[in-house]
Amino acid sequence: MIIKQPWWKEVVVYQIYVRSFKDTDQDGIGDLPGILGSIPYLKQLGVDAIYLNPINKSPNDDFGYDISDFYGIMDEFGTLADFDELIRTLHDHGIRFIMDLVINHSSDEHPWFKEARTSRDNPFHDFYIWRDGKAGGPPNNWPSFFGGSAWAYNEATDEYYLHLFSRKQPDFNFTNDQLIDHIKNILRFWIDRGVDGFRFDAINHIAKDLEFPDGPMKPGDRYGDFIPFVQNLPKVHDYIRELRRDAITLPDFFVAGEAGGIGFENAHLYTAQDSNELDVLFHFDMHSIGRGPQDWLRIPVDLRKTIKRSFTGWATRPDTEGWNPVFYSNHDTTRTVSRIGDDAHYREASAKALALLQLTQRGTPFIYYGDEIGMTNAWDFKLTDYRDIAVFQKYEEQVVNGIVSPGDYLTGLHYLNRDNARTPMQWNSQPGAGFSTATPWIPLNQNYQTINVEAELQTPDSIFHFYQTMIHLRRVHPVLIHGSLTEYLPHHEQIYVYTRQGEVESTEYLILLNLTSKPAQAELPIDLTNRLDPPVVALMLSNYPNRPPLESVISLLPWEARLYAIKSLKEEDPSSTV
Ligand code: TEU
Repeated sequence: MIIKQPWWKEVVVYQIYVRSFKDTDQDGIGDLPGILGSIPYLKQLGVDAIYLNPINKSPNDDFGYDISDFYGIMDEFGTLADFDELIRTLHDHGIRFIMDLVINHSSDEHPWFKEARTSRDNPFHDFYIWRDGKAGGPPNNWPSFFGGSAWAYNEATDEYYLHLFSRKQPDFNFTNDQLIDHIKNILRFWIDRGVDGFRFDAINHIAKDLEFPDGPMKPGDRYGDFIPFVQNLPKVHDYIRELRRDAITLPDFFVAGEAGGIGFENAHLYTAQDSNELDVLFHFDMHSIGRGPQDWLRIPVDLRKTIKRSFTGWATRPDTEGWNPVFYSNHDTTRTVSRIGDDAHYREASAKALALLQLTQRGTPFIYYGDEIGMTNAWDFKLTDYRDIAVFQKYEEQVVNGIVSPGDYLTGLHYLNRDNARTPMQWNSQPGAGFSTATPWIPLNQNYQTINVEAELQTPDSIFHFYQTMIHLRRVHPVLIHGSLTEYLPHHEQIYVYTRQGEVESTEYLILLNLTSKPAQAELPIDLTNRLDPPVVALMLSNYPNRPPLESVISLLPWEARLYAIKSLKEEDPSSTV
């Protein structure tokens, strides 16, 4: 019996950081018409949904994550008419639209906050979180995620307001029913406008410990540990369920949420099939890879503890615990091929290996713009090239206070700052890389002259064409989407081996990956080799040509990736054709 799966399990999603994708009005900033004009490219890649970072009106203190009008489109990105044309055209081309919605906070330039801060009895005052100071300072010792205190003083009312992020991003007070009603209206507005799904930003923060206690401090800490009081509190689930119950009534509407501090072991709290909360949860497993105790210290990547443990852990959750996104990078991380692959010695091979891994995993793949052409970190950025608000606020904390030298801080930014993943899309080798003829809002990565879409499209065995082939194979072999995953050699330091198998399909799939820059050998376990009889094993895709046939002892080149179809002895089925 074929069960009709929701569309959001079947698609491959392409995440677009709008600001950096394609500028059509030559202001140096990407815009919605730029995405409209790129639909043929998206169709050529083969993706069938896009997820856009916030497009609502914003003063861009945090580049769209500080919203000043939830019903408008950011001036730099275009108009509501541009939005309507984009979503209509996307749907005409069979592409779904997932909207990033920031409802944990607003901009301090939102009319609600402008009103709220004028007086303690203003009708909008309680939409935000206010507390009296203590001993001449903030109400408690919480830091913000972007550096400095999580509280800002407001003179007109002689009190402080909470901002977990920048001081221009005051947190909403979800205990206020009127506020929640306004949030529901915002959701209904965009659903009525045709969006197919939401990605709720920082959704795990919408409930706070209303006692606002000081967090525990270690010797030398400037701030307390605030995480237990602002992240994943039980009340978050009540709020999400209420929003979904009252405002999201379309049966196949997709709801994703970003939630740090959650792993595959406890994601069911948000995504369990009967939770009526999130369909998928964006975790921070990939964000933390290589990230030391501070945001600027890089540590060696332990393959098993990170990639293998995370991907297998998420893929083997029971169905009842919900579905998963499958991703490496987004707008808060760095470039995949630089953080996880090897952009210095094996850029192409590692980019393709990671594509094969991502697109043979169970879940919904989210491909971050530019990863499909192997874009890299901006290794030559100077401090003045960065635009991320966190860079400058943390500079105060880390460098001015003498914790780290300016040189080490810049090195850390090269490895770990999220602006690495926000440089303009590299369309061609011309000045401006085909992104804009104006000075871009953030400098181009200077390797655009060799790494660009035009070059990739002209090269048959390019990273782009590898992604394109893998997306196609995933679509015609649904076991790669829905099948269960069995991992082998879990303790191997270099090689990741797993199979994907369906409940009824006679064909299963074997994936072999060397996720390191050194050659690797392994002996496949007997319960796997018993099934590997040459006539029934077909190599479907590899990132190296002319490799030897599969045997029980495998020898993989640096970053070598192989996808095999194994036809078992069960009766034939339509998907068994390779
Ligand atoms: O990021 C959320 C975020 O960074 C926090 O949730 C935190 O890092 C995490 O909980 C740690 O466990 C989102 C957006 O993705 C980011 O781009 C924005 O800057 C931020 O929210 C503020 O809107």
